[in-house]
Amino acid sequence: MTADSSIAAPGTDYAATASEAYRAALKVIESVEPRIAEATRQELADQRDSLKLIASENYASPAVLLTMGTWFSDKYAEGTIGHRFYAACQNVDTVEALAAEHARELFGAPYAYAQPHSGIDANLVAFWAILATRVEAPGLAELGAKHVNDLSEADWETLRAKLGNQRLLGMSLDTGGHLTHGFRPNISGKMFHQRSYGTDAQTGLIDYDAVRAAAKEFKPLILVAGYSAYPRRVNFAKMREIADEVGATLMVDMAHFAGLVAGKVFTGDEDPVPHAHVTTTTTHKSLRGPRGGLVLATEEYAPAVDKGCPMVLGGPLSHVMAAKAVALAEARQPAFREYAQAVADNAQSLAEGFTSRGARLVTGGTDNHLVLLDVTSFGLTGRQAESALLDAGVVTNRNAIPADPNGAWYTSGIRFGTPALTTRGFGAAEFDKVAELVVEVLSNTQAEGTSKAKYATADGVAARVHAASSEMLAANPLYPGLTLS
Ligand code: DSN
Repeated sequence: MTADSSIAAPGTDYAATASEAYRAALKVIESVEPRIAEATRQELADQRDSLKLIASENYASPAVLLTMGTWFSDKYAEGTIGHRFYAACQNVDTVEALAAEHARELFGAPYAYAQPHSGIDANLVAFWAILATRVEAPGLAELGAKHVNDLSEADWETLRAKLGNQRLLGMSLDTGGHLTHGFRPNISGKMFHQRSYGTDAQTGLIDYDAVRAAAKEFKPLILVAGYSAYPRRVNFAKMREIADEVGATLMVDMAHFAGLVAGKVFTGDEDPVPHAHVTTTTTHKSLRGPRGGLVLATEEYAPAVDKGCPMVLGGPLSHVMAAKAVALAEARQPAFREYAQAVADNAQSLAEGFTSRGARLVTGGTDNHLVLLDVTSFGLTGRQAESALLDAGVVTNRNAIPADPNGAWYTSGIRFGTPALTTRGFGAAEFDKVAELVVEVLSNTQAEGTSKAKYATADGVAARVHAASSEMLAANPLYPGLTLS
């Protein structure tokens, strides 16, 4: 596969134009704070010469990146489209409406909200919207009030007690859920009575009967599906059935796999949007847009989601919403489907590359964009493995595995994702080679004594692996043709 055309070169002078734009921008930055210009150049150089395997990262197109550097950054626009708390928001309205339109069309959603600044913000908006729709609105009716201004202090006490005593059931952090899915130290684990479902101890897969049993016993207001580190697909039709059986709202966090949904790799029961009441995502992971969040909702939840700002969020980042619109327009192109399929195919190749070399993967493999390697068989913690790989120019992140003996800080796993290097043009052969290089580093690294952080890698291994990866990276350049000098 060659470098993906949607970020590389729609026209022959595209790279030259982007180069010109970045050279000019760096010159302007340099005149004020040269060290920032230097760090910006260095970041591109570093990203160009490292194997970016962090499952939640990608490379956005120059069009997306350039869209963020404009005067839209200077505009306040709290409120919603056509209904702002600030004057002169007509152009922000255009931008936000376009981002929402592209999102609705791309995902087939009745309603889209483009304001969240991140995935966590998107989840907070979703929680608020579900509470407002299911608890506050009926609560207000019970209290005989038409408007919050009519409530007495005693009424407020009653309402707060109701809002603060709702239940949330989500996937546990160590089996692949996100912090915001009810992890106890997180706000989601404190504002809700929480319970977690995990995965089957033998297979590592979600056991839907166990989720159903937990839901029936716990009776959550919100059932959260979706993950950050689960290497398999989820049957969202089944999740919706379970939610309906217990009267829960199904909220799906598709931050990690939104690109696979947009690219129609996940369809039918695996596409969350037709099944969930509320779907949240980030825009920068497999979706390959700017850093940010997005909420999709049914008509029932749309009015409350639409009040995300100012009820939950600060003023929208209009420059980022503009970049979301550009990225979503890119994701609607046929080339994005090829890209998404390649992301999934490449994850297969990476997983097979590991298992064929004797490494143990959580669930034994993958059928999405990520692979979770259990590094205990190398005698290492995740922290040691992550550091040893980084020494060799392989950028990953350590991650807990189910029932992790080393906890959430040191961990026992390394999470790998294929979205970024697939954008650069890596295919099956390159990902097999990546697995070979990773295994070479880890099998030549040893823990130092009983330390969970210190390690030593045999002499020459990091340099050899870095040289081999540099060769592959040079053959699949990041932003081909883009030069800063
Ligand atoms: N930080 C994101 C990830 O790496 O999965 C989730 O918040």
